[in-house]
Amino acid sequence: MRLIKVLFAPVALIVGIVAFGVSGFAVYAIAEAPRTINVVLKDDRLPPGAIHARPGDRIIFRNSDDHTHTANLEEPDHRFVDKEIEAGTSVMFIVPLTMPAGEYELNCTSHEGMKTTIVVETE
Ligand SMILES: [Cu+2]
Repeated sequence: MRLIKVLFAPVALIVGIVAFGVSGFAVYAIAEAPRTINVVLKDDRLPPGAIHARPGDRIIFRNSDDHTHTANLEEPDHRFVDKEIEAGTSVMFIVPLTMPAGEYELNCTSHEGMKTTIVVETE
């Protein structure tokens, strides 16, 4: 019986370390809170350079022009196709948790050349 206790103690310690390690990882994963990325549409242009985002991030498109733009992004479930952004207003696109990593073109269907790339990163 004493031998079992002696053997059990190190096993319990190892189990405890593994459990702590796993929970520590979980806390780290949760700590990666969704970010808010602000994108301003101005003078019929989108900001230069790609927009880098992770699933769960919020991308807020603000129309600072005096006329309507659209945000057209054929994400997997087509919820954000040709979304109107009235002058002086904003729309929010939440990158779906299921959106595969990759590059997606976002454009305004009203103004040719008004486009950018959303790079979805899952790591
Ligand atoms: Cu436009």
